[in-house]
Amino acid sequence: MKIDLIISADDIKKDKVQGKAVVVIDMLRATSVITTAINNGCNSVIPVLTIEEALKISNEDRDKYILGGERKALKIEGFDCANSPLEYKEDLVKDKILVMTTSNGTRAIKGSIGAKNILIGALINAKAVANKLLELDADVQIVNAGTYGQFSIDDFICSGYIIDCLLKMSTDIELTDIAKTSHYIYTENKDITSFIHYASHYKRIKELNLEDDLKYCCTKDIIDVVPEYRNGVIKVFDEMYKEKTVV
Ligand code: 3SL
Ligand code: MG
Repeated sequence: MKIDLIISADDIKKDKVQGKAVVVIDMLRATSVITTAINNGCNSVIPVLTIEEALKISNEDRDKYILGGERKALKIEGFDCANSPLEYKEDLVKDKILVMTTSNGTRAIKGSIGAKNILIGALINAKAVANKLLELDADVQIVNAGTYGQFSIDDFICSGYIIDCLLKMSTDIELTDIAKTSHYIYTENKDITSFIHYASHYKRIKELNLEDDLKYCCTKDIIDVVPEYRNGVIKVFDEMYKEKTVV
């Protein structure tokens, strides 16, 4: 299994994701939100690029949908929730469909269309993602959402941890130089909560007094589910869908 890494949503190239098992990572905070919501019984997540698209879908039936996401890390006017995973508790999300738009994470998911699989990864479900990748047994493209088109330390070190889990599970793994670098950064900085202080996005989250989000998003392996994006929707799919190409 070959593993490569793309550093931001703006750097995704079609031929790099085509036919691969992609893992989209936006640990601060979109993929942590999606994983948490699905784990708490949310029926599914529809990622969209614009606020207008999100409102259009949710206006079809306000009881069926929850609107979530952010712009500049803040709640969007008229939305139910912002982009804090701690908001997406069972009593709010159970059996609802979350329509979500964020600055980087949802762009990275949509940008990965054409991959064989698009898994949603974060630190909170890292080990489960590694297990799922082994099961899929395809070459892997890790897609870091990054921050506004820039490289982001948080997504990079999270990728390094997922690679570390894979290396512990299999000997048949070949890393590109950038994948090796992300693994090296992780092995030298296993205390992710401390290392993430260097990330520029950390400052923004701290400014907004969202330390609880940071603590939660930096916790490894507390969730076993691996949400997957297929045909416009993120959920945990049956195995029968495994071989289909994402459209
Ligand atoms: O960019 C995104 O998708 C968000 O996760 C960013 S934020 O952490 O909500 O600011
Ligand atoms: Mg991010």
